[in-house]
Amino acid sequence: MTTATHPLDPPADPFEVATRAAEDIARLTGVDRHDIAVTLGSGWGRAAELLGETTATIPATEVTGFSSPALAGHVGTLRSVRTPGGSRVLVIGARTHYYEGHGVRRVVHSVRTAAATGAKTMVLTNGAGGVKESWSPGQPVLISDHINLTADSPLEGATFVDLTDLYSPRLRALARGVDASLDEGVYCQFRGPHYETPAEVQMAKAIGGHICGMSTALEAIAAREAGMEVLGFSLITNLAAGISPEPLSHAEVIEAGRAAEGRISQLLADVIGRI
Ligand code: 8IG
Repeated sequence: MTTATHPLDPPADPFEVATRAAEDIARLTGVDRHDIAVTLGSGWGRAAELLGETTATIPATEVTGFSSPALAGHVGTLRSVRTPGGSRVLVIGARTHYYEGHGVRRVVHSVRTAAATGAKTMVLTNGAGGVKESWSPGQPVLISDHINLTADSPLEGATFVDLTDLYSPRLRALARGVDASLDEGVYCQFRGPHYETPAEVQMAKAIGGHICGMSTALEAIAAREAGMEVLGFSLITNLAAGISPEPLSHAEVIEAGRAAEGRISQLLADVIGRI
C-alpha cells in the first residue's frame, strides 16, 4: 500500500514550497511580482471584478501545494488583477480551512505563497457570526484583533513572533476613510466546522470577542511572520448562536452573503485601490 503524500508534508520546508508556488504563479500569470494579496471569504467573491482588470485566472490545482493528490475536486482559482492605479493584486479564491483536518501548513500556504510573490499587504476576508447585538446580518466590519481558539499555530519551532497591532491600525484607518460607518471587533477563530453553542458564544463575549469564525487568525499569524501588513474584514452573515432567538442555518448565511455581495465587494475594491 502506498500512502498519499502532499508537497507540504514534512520533511518539506513550507517556505521553499511557497517559493515554488510563487514561481508557478509568475509563470502562469505572466506577472513576476504582486503587490497586494486578498483572500476572498464567503460573501466577498465578486470583489475581484471590481478591483480592476483580471489579466489571468488560474486553477489553484496548477500551483504547487494548493492541490492534494489524495483529494479530487475543486479548490478554486487564483487571479491576477491590475488596478487602475497599476498595482498588481493576487486574488485568492481558494481557502483551505483548518477544519478540513489537513494541518495548519496547508491552511497558511496561500498566505506564504502571496508573500513569496512579493505581496507586502495581505487582505483577509471572511463570513462570520456576530456577537455584538448592534450588528445585523449583511454588515461588514473590520477585524481589530483576534483570539485564536484553535490551540494551534502556523509557526514551527521556537519562532516567537510579536502580534501587537497584527491588524494594521494604518490600514484600518484607511478603510474608515472609504466608509466611516465601519465598526470593528475582535475575531475569535474556532475550529468548526460546527457552529458554536450559545454557551460558547457567551464565552467568546466574556473573553472579549465580537466575531465568531473558522478562518483568518491562523492566516494572519503566518502573514505577520512573513512580514506582511494585514487588513481583515468580516462580513457578519448571521448573529452568533443564541444572540438572536433564531437557530443558525447555512441557507441564511449564504443568503446574507449574496445580498451584501455587491456593496461589500465595492468597499473592498475601494479600500484596495487606496493601499
Ligand atoms: I458565515 O456563527 C459563519 N461562519 N464559528 N460561527 C463560526 N463561523 C461562522 C459563523 C458563526 N458564521
